[in-house]
Amino acid sequence: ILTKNPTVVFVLGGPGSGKGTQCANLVEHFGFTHLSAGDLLRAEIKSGSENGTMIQNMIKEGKIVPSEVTIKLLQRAMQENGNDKFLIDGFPRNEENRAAFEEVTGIEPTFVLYFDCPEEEMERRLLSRNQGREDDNIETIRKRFKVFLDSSLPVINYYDAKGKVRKIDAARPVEEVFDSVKAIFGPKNE
Ligand code: UP5
Ligand code: MG
Repeated sequence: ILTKNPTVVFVLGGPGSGKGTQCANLVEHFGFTHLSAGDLLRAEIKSGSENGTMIQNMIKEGKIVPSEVTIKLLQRAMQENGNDKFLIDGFPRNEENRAAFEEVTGIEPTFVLYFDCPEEEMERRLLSRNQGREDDNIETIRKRFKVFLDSSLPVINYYDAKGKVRKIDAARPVEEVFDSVKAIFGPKNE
């Protein structure tokens, strides 16, 4: 458990909605530390950890890795970092992730940034990304979309009911999306 609770913003949205891209912008302009749960899991595979093969198989199938694994990585990353403002990108992805994170860390997000984007556009982006991600093939992409609809959207609805969701139309050019993002984080903080 962290001694002092940091400010946390969850950055959610479907596969390819632009979470990573916009987080990179936010880091530059607002001094947040960006923690992508997917990036942490991919680093865990590369490091040859005992969970590596399991994580790799889950990602290949678009499935959600057990929350204790992801939460441990997020906690460690927060503890190793001096910052007290974090963007947690791509987590929580289901109700169990959400409840377990809150229970284990005692952290509630200040708000949730939700990048709303049609599947056709997300599919186009993922198929043209070309960064060698093992889950950027049409079979896995379709599975990722289904998991997002079935498991991740309910988390967004949960926070929406608490008035915590800031929804952004993510189907626009990167700069236009970032203008909307900036308006939420507040020009005074820039
Ligand atoms: N792009 C971005 N914005 C654009 C724009 N406005 N206009 C045109 N193009 C735009 O963007 C994707 C591509 O689109 C890039 O080429 C970009 O240049 C372009 P990016 O910013 O990377 O989008 P992002 O939403 O981050 O897409 P990503 O593929 O990373 O989202 P996923 O949620 O699918 O991936 P993530 O890495 O979070 O998770 C991968 C897998 O890990 C999951 O499927 C799951 O198996 C596992 N996982 C867990 O099990 N638990 C977790 O907690 C997290 C992940
Ligand atoms: Mg990403």
